[in-house]
Parts: sequence; C-alpha cells; structure tokens
Amino acid sequence: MNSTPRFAITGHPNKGKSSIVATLAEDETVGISEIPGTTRDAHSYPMCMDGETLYELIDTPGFQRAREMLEWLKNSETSVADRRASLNRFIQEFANDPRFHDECELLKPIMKGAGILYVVDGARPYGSEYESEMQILQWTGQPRMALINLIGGEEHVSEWRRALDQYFSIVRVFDAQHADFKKRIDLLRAFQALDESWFASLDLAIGVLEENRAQRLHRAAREIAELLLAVMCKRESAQLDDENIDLQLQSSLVSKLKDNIREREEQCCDVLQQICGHTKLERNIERNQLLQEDIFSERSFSLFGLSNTQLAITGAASGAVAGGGLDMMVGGASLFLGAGIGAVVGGVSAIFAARQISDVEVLGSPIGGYELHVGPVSDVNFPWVVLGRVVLFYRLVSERNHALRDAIAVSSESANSFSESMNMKQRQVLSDLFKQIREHQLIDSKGMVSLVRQIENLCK
Ligand SMILES: Nc1nc2c(ncn2[C@@H]2O[C@H](COP(=O)(O)OP(=O)(O)O)[C@@H](O)[C@H]2O)c(=O)[nH]1
Ligand SMILES: [Mg+2]
Repeated sequence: MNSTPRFAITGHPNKGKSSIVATLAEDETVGISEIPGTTRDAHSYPMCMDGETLYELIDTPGFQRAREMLEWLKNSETSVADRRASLNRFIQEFANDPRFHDECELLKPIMKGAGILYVVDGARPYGSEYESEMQILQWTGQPRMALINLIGGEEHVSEWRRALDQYFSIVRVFDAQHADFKKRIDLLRAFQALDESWFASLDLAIGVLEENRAQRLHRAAREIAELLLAVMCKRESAQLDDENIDLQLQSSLVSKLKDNIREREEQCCDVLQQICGHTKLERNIERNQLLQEDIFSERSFSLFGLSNTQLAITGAASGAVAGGGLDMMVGGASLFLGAGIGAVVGGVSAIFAARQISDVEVLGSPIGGYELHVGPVSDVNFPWVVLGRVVLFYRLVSERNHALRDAIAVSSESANSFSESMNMKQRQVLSDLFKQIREHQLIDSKGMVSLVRQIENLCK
C-alpha cells in the first residue's frame, strides 16, 4: 500500500506540538503560542515538494479532560478487543459536547489511521496526570512514538523515558526549535520502522527531501554568484556639461551606486529566504544586527574582508584597479581619484577614506559631450564582504527551524571566523575568479560553474 503517511501530534497543551508540526512540515504559518489552548481544532499541514504530498502532519489541540475520558472508556469497555469501538462511541457521543471538544478533535484523525507523535516537555517532571493520556493513545492501537521536547532543559528526561517506554515503542528526545535536517530525517526513518505500510512512501519522502535540499543549496549558490557578478560590475553615469568633474554630481553618483548595491544585496537575501520557505521572517523581523550593518561600513570590511596577509598570499591585490584601459578606447580623460574619493563620499568610514573604493572617470559620450562614470567598486575586499555577508545569511536561514519565529541572532564570532573557514585553495580559486570579474567585468561559463561550486561549499 502506498498511502500518504499521516501523523497526529498530540499531548498536553503548550508542550510544543505546534512547534514540531512547523518543523516537520517546514511551515512558517503554523500557529505557535505561549498561551495554552491556542490550537482549537485539528489542522492538517501537508509536506509538499514539487506538487506532491510526502506526508501530512496534523496539529491537534492538547488533552483537556483525559482522566474523565478514560473513566468513561473504562466503564463502557467490554473487552480489550472492543477498545477501538469504545473510542469511536466516545467520539460519537461527545462530538458536540464542549467539555470534550479537544479530545474528540485530537482522536478523530488517529481513528482514521494517522500515526501518533506524543509530545512531552523534558524540563518538567513526569506526573500521573499524563498516564490517562498515554492509556487513551494506547487504546487506539495506532503506531505511536513519543517525543521529549526540550522547552527549558533536560533535567527530567530519564524519568520521562521510563514512563514513556511503557506505552511507546519508540521514545526520542527531539528539540522542536533546534532539530536540524538530519534529526528530522532520523525521525522519519524511525516511523518507517513503526509501520510497514508507510515504508515505501517514507522512503520516497526522504529521497525527495534530500534531493530538494541539494537543489536548494545549488539555487542559493547560483543566486549569490549572480549577486557578486552584478555588484562587482555595477556602475553609474550621468551627462556632464564639460570635461571637468562636477563634485556634487560625483557624490550623488557614488551614493546612487552604493544604494543600488545595497538594494541588490537585499533582493538576494529575499530570494534566499524564499528558497528556504522563510518569507514571513522578512515581515516579522528585521534582519539581524550584523546584516543590518551597512555593507560599506568599516565593520563589514573588518569582519568579512580578507586580512592584508590573506590578500597578499592570494595575490588578490594585483589588478585591483580596473578600467584603466577603458578611457583609452573612447578617448575620454580618466581620473582615478584614489584617496580623494574618500573625502567625496563624505567620511563614510576610515577605510574608505584611506582606500579607493571605486573608479571615477570622465568619458567622451557617444552622443557628444562628456559623461561622468562612477564604479565599478574596485576595492579588492568588496566581493569578500558581499560573499561573507550573504553566505552567513544563507547558513542561518537554511538551518533555521520553522518553529523559530524570533529574530535571527548571529554572533560576530561566526562572522569573524568566516574568512578563516576557507582553506588556502578555496581562497585562491575565489580570488582568481574575483580578479577575472574585476578585470573583464564578466565571467565565462566555466568560471561561473566554478564560482557556484565554491559558494555551495561555503554555504554547507
Ligand atoms: N525554548 C523552547 N521553547 C519552545 C520549544 N517548543 C515550543 N516552545 C515554546 O512553547 C510554547 C508553546 O509551543 P506550541 O508549539 O504552541 O505548543 P502547543 O500548545 O503544544 O502546540 C511557545 O511559546 C513555543 O515558542 C522548544 O523546543 N524550546
Ligand atoms: Mg498548538
């Protein structure tokens, strides 16, 4: 049989049931709340890939009156073989009784064949009030697994294990908010072991998930490579009255260039979020502090740029000033302002004051007169800064669990270690590719393939 596996997530209110649904269905729309009793009705969240439903997670309200319910069941029981029938009778009898609304809601999908994921909190002690819940779930006879969530720590995990082992054939610790991809796959494999009829469907699901993850990485790396190419080639220009540089115009072109580059980086981050199914994050939160930090700030350069030694080793500094030949072709006067541009940019940072970040030139315009050109950004560290920022962003977003809704927190240590996380070879290959882009203002298809591959490795 190749039916879609369905899992009902059950347990006491406020133990992270909805969080587990969000994580396993990779769905940011699942309602998670610190207020118990928020989930009122059972709701199914399909895990879909390429239009195919791999499995379904059913979020359910928590047990409210398990003890009373069990009492009723015991009174109506005639034989062990009759237990499922008793449960069905209970649902029929109390379907419209508000006292047992939540019990009926959570049992319905299970009685229709869903597997059970019973969630408890490993930070809270085990208590006999849970026993009725576990017994009721046992009565359904459905395949079931218990998950010990770690809401506030794990001090009661072993005590919970001993109790849960009595009722569940598989008991796992599963951190709803931080379980990574591998942990989620492990869970699906455990379910395979629980029910043979799901084996083939879950095998397929795991294969699709793994394939999708690789595709996601590739798409993201391609997106980042295109960003690098775009920002490294970006230029701004405007008509000039004569061949003299209009400093005000130059300053506004520099601002425009920087704004466009920032905007392009924002766009790329939006796409990376989409790729990872985290579009809501954008609306709910501001990007983390580090990424809020301006792309052209001194801090960005010192965090993500290569050190002078690293630059010297890779030979990145040579050929840093591009565009020198351009004006020869069109016959304009070229003005590399060098350190001067820092003053024009307006003291954005000490680094910019000391370095030439972009070329400024006056070129003869094809339609007559003169044009002032600003860009591309020629600072050798610029692509490293952009690369570091977006790769770090992708790592955070792609690892991020869909149960986590707060702001992405990134430590400056992780940013600091970014350039160190690359080995010499990686740095050299990237450095050569950046040089190619800087010098030719384009990249050939072989270079693009290599760039994407390098970025994939950094994003993992
Ligand atoms: N720290 C932490 N908090 C969690 C975890 N799982 C859930 N929570 C929080 O616990 C509260 C209840 O979570 P929710 O998923 O809505 O529980 P439900 O009522 O069982 O569906 C929410 O405020 C969650 O953010 C976890 O693994 N760690
Ligand atoms: Mg809930």
